[in-house]
Amino acid sequence: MEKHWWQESIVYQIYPRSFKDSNNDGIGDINGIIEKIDYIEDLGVDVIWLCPVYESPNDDNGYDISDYYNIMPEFGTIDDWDRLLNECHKRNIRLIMDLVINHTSDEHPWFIESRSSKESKYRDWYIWRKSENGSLPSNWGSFFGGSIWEYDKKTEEYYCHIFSKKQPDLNWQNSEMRNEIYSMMKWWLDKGIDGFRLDAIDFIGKDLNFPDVKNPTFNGVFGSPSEHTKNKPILHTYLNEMNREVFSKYDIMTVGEIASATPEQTLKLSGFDRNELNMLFSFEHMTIDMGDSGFRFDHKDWKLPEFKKIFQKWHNTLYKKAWNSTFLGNHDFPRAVSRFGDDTTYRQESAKMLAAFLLTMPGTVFIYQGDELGMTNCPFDDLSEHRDVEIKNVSSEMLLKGMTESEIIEIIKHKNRDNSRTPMQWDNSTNAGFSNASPWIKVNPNYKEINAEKQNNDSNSILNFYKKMIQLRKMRKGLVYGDFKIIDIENEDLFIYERIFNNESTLVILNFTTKTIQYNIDTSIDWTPSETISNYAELSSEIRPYEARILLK
Ligand code: ISL
Ligand code: CA
Repeated sequence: MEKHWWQESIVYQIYPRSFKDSNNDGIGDINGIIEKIDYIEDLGVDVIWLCPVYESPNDDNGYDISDYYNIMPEFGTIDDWDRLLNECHKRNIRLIMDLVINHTSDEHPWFIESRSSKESKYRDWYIWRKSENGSLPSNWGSFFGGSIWEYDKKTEEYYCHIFSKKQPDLNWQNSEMRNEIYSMMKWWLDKGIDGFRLDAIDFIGKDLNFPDVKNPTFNGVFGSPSEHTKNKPILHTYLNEMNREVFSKYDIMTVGEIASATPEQTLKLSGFDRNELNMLFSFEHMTIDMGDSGFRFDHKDWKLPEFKKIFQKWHNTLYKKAWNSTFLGNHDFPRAVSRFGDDTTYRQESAKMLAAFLLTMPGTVFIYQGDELGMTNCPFDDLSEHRDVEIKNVSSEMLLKGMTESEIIEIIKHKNRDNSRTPMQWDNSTNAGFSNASPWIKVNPNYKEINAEKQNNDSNSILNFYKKMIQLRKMRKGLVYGDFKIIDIENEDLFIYERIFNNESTLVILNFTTKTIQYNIDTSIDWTPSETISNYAELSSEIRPYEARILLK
């Protein structure tokens, strides 16, 4: 099997706006990350994924880039960024940058030029369509509400935006544009970064005929029809070209966000014998609780066997042929402990259980900032406390339909993206030690109880359990490269699996419930462990609520 450093790496995702504010303007920044770099080193991770820090009007918190070669002033300067890279490399921590190239900001000079005239050299760098008999060019809905088409008076045409109207989509058919993007990528790589996370990258291959769909959803989110936007053959052509022109020239890691990829498509996207990406973020397990309406906030109950089968299917299809990532949250999802664990009575146990899960699974592991503390979803009391463009647009559509604020809050409370964007909880001082000024977004009121300082001083804390699990994964390559076999897959309470690798095998038993369970494990091999790790202090013959037990052999 192929082996690369990025398979063994453990990645820590930083959302800079909410990580640490160094100059007390209420907004996290690059110098704030440098202040906390020892904390990250101490955690034991190998790579930082830095969410976008480029110049941006911040319609979507940096996912709308107006200058790829500059740092947004709120976050600092390019010199600060250079220092950050240097501080990372000094500690043997690699740095990957988040790159948004499906779209730019509407304030990017290319778009300003493009919209100025049909004759502009940049016109074709974006996607412009005429209106036929007064109707929209197609009926696709945008992710953040409304149509994907925005009318532009000046030249009397519509431009396409899969996300907000301040995020116009680039036209990937245009080779001049593509070459300009590749040069920009090389510019960053030549500065010494270690790779890219490629935002919403499947959308660069969307069907530019924009065929009308049967049931357009205009109430926001998941409006654009995946059969026409996702994983079209042309995506491979572009990724292959990007690999040839850029990736192949460096020793880097690339992870593409391709939400709806199937395991079969992934064999192509990140196959060892393909020259596309190293791995992707696929969302099959992350959308397990999404209702069938297609509206992202609709909830559906799910059972553990479904969850387990997703992971088994992915592993079986990909093993030894392609690579993938493992994650339970990021800046677009609720807090992992609030979603897959129990954020009240068993917060400690369940957050540790999820740590045990993440760090014993196949695939490169990604930890989202604050999850190592068991940070929880945040109670937002009214809509004005929300900051996300998605919530702003979707809630105003709901208000227009006559819903009340409290009804809307009820619908969005579990899955809104602001849940995971509240400031990092460093200590029990004002604003959780994030900033002396009033933060750009609400601080979770539970920071006095949940914070890094408290957990650092407590050997039984979630933070220290994460550190232990990270060290375990580093010592046992079987957790990275081993086979993955679920035992008793229909069991609705326990997630049990073996990671088999040469003579270094691991058995993992995870209780996903609040029940205490009697269980005799029936396995093909003798599981007399050399060591047992648990999130409970004493061993027991029963499996306790949210218990994680890891048997090493
Ligand atoms: O396509 C999806 C589901 O099928 C979406 O989840 C999509 O992948 C996701 O919304 C893309 O997210 C990324 O790009 C957005 C940005 O708002 C997010 O923060 C970012 O992670 C637009 O740049
Ligand atoms: Ca700041």
